[in-house]
Amino acid sequence: NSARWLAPGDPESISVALATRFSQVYNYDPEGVWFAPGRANLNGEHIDFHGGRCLPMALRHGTYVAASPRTDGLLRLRTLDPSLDTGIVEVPSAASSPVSEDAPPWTTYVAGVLWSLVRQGDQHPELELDPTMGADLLIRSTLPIGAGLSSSASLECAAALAFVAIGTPLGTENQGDDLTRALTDPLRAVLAQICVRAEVESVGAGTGGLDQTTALRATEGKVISLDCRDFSLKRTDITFLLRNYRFLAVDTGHPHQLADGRFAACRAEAEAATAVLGVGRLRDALPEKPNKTHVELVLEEFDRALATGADLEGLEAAACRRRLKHALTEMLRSEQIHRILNGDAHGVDHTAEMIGDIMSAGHTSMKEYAEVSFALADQVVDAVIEAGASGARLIGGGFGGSVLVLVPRSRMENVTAAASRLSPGIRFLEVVPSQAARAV
Ligand code: GAF
Repeated sequence: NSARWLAPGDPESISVALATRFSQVYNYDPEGVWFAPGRANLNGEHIDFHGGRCLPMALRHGTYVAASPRTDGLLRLRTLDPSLDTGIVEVPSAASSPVSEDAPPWTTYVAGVLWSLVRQGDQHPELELDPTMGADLLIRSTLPIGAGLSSSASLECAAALAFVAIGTPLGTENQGDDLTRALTDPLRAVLAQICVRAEVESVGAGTGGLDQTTALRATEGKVISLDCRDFSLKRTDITFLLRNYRFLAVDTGHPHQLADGRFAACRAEAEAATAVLGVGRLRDALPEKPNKTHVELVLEEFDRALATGADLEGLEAAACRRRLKHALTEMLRSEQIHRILNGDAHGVDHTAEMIGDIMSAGHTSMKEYAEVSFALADQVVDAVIEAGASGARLIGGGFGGSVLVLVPRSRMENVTAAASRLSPGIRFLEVVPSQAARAV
């Protein structure tokens, strides 16, 4: 069939080619090239900021950054993405200010990370960056931009690794693969929070940490079961599943933007509902091992509070209740998948069937309760299920982006053909759980 695939490319060749381009663009050689992946999420959308559990995996696709330090404090950036490239962009005050007014929006993700790293000061001495440091960066992504696969966090995290490599004690002492190893999981967790702060404070997007944690802490062959209360995680091997099944991301071609206000509005409604319940974060409204009855009890409590005059800061009660219902049931679905993956063996087909059904239920919730889906995503979900997929759902922030599909290997052709018929803009990425950010 005529399905269009987005290949991840060979990291070594991309790295060599990017270093060569860097020399042409800046007239000297880069100090190195660093990479951070995009992500797909099996379940757990719009709940990271509520302390819920997410089940992400890193993609093979991601962002490559070639970089060298500068001593004059200037940050010079160029992207090779044809739709964004306007030549070299200079950001003079990146280390001292979270926002640079006149720079193109994409550069804020990088400048924000430099600012955020400098701001962490000496809290983590191995990551201490000279506040006067600048850098030259050349950027290339193998991810579709705005496809809900976390292209922004992948850019932030690749830039963070580059800055660590060229400007911190950890980078001075460790190069290449040694740096990848020296970045222990606790240090990566710190870096993830540094990137979150960059996105929240520089870009103004209400990211909750799922994307940055995946880009920096994922492991090959594994789904991460990420508890967003404290960002502790458990890694679960799913290679047994991938012998007979594949995960496929269907990029609908309908772009999604986190910073355009709709994501924030949705989050605000969910948070207003949380405040009515009198808990700091919504995850705490459920017990450690939640079930359906617990979810219903919380919804009843919400209804009672409203009936006795609780205030939703002027937001529409019915909308807040729908956001609440999405978040609570999504938390439940994550716990269910977590238990399936970490419990007794069910046999590969039964496991896929159970996970697939939960994924599809997750989509219905994204559509009806989170209300972040859109017509083409709904059509893709229906078409791929009809063509033999085990389950499918919209992933990421929504209002555009990609559908994640679990497919028996024997059904791949049918499924990609069925989705391709829906729109000429549809493209596919194979989701192979991959390694986190590293030197390449
Ligand atoms: C975006 C955000 F950045 C994440 O933190 C998460 O909230 C996700 O949307 C939805 O699950 O990617």
